[in-house]
Amino acid sequence: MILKVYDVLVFASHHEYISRNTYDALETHHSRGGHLAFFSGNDIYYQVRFEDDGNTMVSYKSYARREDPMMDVDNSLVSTWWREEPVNRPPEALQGVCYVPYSYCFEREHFIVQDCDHFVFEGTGLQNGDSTGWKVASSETDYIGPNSPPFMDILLTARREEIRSEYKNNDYVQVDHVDVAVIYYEDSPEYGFPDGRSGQVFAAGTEQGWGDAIGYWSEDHETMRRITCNIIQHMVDAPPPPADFQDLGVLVSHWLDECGSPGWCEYADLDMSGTVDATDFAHFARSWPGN
Ligand SMILES: [Ca+2]
Repeated sequence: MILKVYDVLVFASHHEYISRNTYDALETHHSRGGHLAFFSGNDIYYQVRFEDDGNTMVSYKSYARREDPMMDVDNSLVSTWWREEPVNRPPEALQGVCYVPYSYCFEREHFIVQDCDHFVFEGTGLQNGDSTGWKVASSETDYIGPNSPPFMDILLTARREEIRSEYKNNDYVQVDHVDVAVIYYEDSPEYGFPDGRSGQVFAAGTEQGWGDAIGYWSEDHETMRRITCNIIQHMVDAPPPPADFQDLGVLVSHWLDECGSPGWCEYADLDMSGTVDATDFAHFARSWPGN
């Protein structure tokens, strides 16, 4: 519910550990036409829980299936990878891209422009095939996954083939190369999503690189700053649409229903309380045109 007051959420750094409530809130935000800008990579990777009145963050990571007591109690809260059993919520379905394992073993690489006519490159003079960023594809990087949205703009890519010297003799480097992608899409009919409300998503696909590339020490930081400004401004200029009669119909159809993660009664349970009731209606009324 707290996200409802914001139009644009910016992830400036690496958010690998996300709770179910946070993930649900991001999906709700996107569904209502809110925007998400990930200027990092390997976000939304492991589920975590908060216990001890919110003072302890719990994560079993890859040991969850063996050791997490939440297993078979509430599988939607098991603190394992978001994409894996028993949670089954691949992050690229929202973020567009997902973390590529072992990508941190590869040398940093420049990004190559793929879609120079896209609004994100406005004012930069970049052409397709140009490189940009100061070895912006670095450390943990993302690429398009099996559950990525079917319609996305691929803005920049990097093909990382050279393994960093400290990893060259390690057996666990199991891939020949890592293709990294920077993407943008809109949850709108124009992009192929008939029921979408135009929530925009940008994902930089690199854990540390984007932040480095806009620093004054970067070779083309002015270009990268212009791209960054273009993305944010485009989102700010398109606030989420107000509530309409279709939303009202959804709310009424779920009136007093019990709701839960992840759908929360088609997002009609606006405060994620577990029931669609008068509190949700009050929140809804504030989103009505003129209020
Ligand atoms: Ca509620």
